[in-house]
Amino acid sequence: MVHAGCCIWEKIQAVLDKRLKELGIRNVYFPLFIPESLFKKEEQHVAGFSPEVAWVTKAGDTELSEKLAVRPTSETIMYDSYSKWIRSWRDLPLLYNQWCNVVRWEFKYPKPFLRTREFLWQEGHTVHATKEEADTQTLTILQVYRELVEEYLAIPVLTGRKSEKEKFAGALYTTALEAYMPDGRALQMGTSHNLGQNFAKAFNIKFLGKSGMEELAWQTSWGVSTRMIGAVIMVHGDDKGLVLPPKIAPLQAVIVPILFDESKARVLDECRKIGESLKKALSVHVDIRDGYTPGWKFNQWEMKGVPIRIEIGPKDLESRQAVVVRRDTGEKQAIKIRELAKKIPAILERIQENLYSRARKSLEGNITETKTWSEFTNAIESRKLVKACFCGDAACEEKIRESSGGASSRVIPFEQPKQQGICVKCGRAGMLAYFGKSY
Ligand code: 87F
Repeated sequence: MVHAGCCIWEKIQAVLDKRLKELGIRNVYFPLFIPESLFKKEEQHVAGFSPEVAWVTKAGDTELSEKLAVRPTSETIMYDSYSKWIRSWRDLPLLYNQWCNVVRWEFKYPKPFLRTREFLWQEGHTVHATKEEADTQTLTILQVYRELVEEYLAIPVLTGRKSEKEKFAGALYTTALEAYMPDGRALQMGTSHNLGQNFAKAFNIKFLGKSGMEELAWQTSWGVSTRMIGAVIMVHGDDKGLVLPPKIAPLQAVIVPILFDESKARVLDECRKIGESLKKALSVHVDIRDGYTPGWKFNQWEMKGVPIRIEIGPKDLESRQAVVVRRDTGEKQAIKIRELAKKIPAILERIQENLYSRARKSLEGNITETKTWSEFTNAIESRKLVKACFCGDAACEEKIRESSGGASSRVIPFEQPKQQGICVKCGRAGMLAYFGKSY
């Protein structure tokens, strides 16, 4: 990941880390290498994932006595410790989060940010005394993720529960956020699981309840990753390159001086001063590079997605103004230099809102409600997100996938119509769900 990607990730981390801390969730760090013995304790739940686990078997020429998994997710190693740390109801809830890298040995063709063998994420792992507390935790995190993605990344999402086929096998239920990409695919932006007591059984996480009886703990786990950066690139980008939402852009504005020999010193001096005065309110860069024309610089900053460009030449100085150009719309306006510090933040807000509402229109405009199977397959073919009634059965969902060219259920909204409909595939009673092709 190059500098811009790292910058965006740092911003995402800052926002989310603060929110998690407000919720009483504390950061921890567990080892990257996970002994095989721990892995085996939950074989059932990760069975489908085993081909993706990378193993360390040797150090130099020495065979290890026990092979070590390179962390693909940290349930096993964390819950082994949890079983030792938790003794009574006084130790609960236990609320930990970890920022780290993970490795999954993907076999499909890699796609930057979306499918890479190593990526960065946060994984939260909490333990509770009751199912209700775990329910609340699961949904609170889903809401925190929604706010992060909608308010900062300017990407609208659909939320809900995953079907039996799509949920994490180790979970009681899985909730997720799904966004619509301009190529017609749905992208999962984050997931939050209520793990029930499944892992507590496998790892023996028990506590002495208030009543004096020993009880099995309830758990949640949840994560978002650098994949979100891929969504930002796809959802907002255009033919000129990146278009970054101001709230997560590494640079919010760039000043490009228009230089001529006779006025060069004056213009540069003024640009630097304006840059300094704007620095208090936003992150701004003055592009004083020699050897590049203004037009070349305009293109480069457009490609990098900087939300606002400020052009200042000798004529502008005479009239004490600057030309301000929006990256999202290309719109140009002349603004008095003394008003820049006040007006630029307002324009940044409008850009943020415009990106969100454009993406919202794209999401809403690409949802098709279907009642019949032929409508369903047509809509999938036309790269829509399909709202349809579905029985929820895993075998039926497999048939839907096979006979629709790869559609799967993305989420089942929490809010359901009062009257149940009938499954678009098998005709049994069903609930409303969104289907689409996914990444
Ligand atoms: C790959 C290899 C081994 C996903 C894997 O969703 C195990 C796994 O358990 C695995 N890929 N998963 C599921 C991850 C569940 C859960 N973990 C914490 C999350 C969010 C963060």
